[in-house]
Amino acid sequence: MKRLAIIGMPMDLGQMRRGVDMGPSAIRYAGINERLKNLFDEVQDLGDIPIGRPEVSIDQESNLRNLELIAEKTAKLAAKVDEVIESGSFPLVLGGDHSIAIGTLAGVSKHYQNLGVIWYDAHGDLNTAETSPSGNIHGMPLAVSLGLGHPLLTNIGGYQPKVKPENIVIIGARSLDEGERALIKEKGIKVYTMHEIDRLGMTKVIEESIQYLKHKTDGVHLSLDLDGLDPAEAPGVGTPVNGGISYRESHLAMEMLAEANLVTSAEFVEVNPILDDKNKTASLAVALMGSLFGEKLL
Ligand code: 6HN
Ligand code: MN
Ligand code: MN
Ligand code: MN
Repeated sequence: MKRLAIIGMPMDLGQMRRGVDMGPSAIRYAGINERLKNLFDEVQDLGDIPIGRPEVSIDQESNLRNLELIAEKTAKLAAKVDEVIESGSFPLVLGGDHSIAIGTLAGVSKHYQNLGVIWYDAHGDLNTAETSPSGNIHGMPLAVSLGLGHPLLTNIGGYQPKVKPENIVIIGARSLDEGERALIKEKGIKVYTMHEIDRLGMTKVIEESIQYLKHKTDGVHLSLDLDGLDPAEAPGVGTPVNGGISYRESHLAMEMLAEANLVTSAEFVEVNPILDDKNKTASLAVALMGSLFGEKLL
């Protein structure tokens, strides 16, 4: 039995542009159920993790925006993701800004000894309070998952780290802050920037990524930030960076991952329908999910 469970995480507290909290609705409106229902024996939409309309605030001593709220809400997401995996379904989380990955990874990684992570993103999301230029927690989830950052975030689920640096592959990077670059070098994290994608081509990048992760991991989480794609094709994102991965390259990447049968959980984040062009970005997300879950053209 192949079962998929969809979890919406309508949280925008990790950054400052409103609208990304409507991401899960936009993705559902773009036809996620229709698209995926024939690719599984059962597709279950579990609805959204309740976020409400909390007062936003900056933590005085750490300078982190909405620290406590994000810790509280991502812990709820972690528990739900854990429950879904326990029940034998594949968890697919819809964001929300990328800070939600703190919760997704906290729920996923307790089920694996060596979880692999593919971080498809224009950014590294490897900042800490000390290196962050913005104080926005959506720029920090990968660092948090490595056990670096505020203990309220790194300790979600009661253990850390969630991921080892040698089990991470970042694909699509083209906007890395100084502290992030230093951390990548220090930890030896594998990164395919746009330079490598241009030079090697996406086929080689994904082949290498699969080889890199296949033997040393017992599960792989795909964290796909829509701003990894070029803003011409994915305009509905809060932190667009020009010169991104194309629509076709992204489909190819998803198809190759489907063939390799490697990915065991996934999230699609940063879809902001207010900044979008007729739900183009949410529709793209749904199309990529189709490829990731094995849709064939013929
Ligand atoms: N994202 N590196 C910048 C920061 O504020 O830390 C941008 C982060 C963007 C995060 O897109 O998920
Ligand atoms: Mn469990
Ligand atoms: Mn991101
Ligand atoms: Mn990003």
